[in-house]
Amino acid sequence: MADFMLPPLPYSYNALEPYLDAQTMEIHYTKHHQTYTNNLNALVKGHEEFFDGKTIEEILSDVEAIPADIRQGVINQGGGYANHNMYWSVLSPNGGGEPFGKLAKHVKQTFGSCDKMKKLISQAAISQFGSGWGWLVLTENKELEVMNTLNQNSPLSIGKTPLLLIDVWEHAYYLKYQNRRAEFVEAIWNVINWDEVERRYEKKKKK
Ligand code: MN3
Repeated sequence: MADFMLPPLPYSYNALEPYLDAQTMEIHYTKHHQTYTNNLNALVKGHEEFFDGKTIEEILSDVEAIPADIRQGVINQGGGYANHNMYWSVLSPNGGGEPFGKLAKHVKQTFGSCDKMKKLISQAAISQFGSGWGWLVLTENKELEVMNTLNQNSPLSIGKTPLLLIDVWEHAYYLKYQNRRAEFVEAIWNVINWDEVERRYEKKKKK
């Protein structure tokens, strides 16, 4: 089968400044994301039949089906690969503001307001002990939910569909924000690509 490919970054390294600095973006994409991609491809070797024809999202949605000898490796490296693919897509130099359309209505029903939802996601991200992610997800019952995950664990593995994610591994912010994770999380709302979040929401709701 074809290798997993590092998708092109949809903007330049400095496009999200001043909120995310160019050096962090470049290292994050060309080193960290590339390494998850390479490590995942190394795990494919010898297990080509299992991976053949499956997307990484399909694989992470059914971790019990992953061959036992590479299962944790795929959760870690495949999770890192998939999470970063999605991360770049939900950030944009034209981002910020609030959701609109059907998602905006659902957010209001669930959380009371968009600001309240952002606050809950920020809290989930900031309070994640050690490395991980803060998320907005759709549950199996198509309800909106805020959560966090450790390491590169994906909500897909517990039956939830990711709509938005914030990387709180130190590599995502340390060069610019050092220990100030909360300041980084606050800043990232300025570059959230609500078009993409809304697209993911509509796609899942239709299923
Ligand atoms: Mn990262």
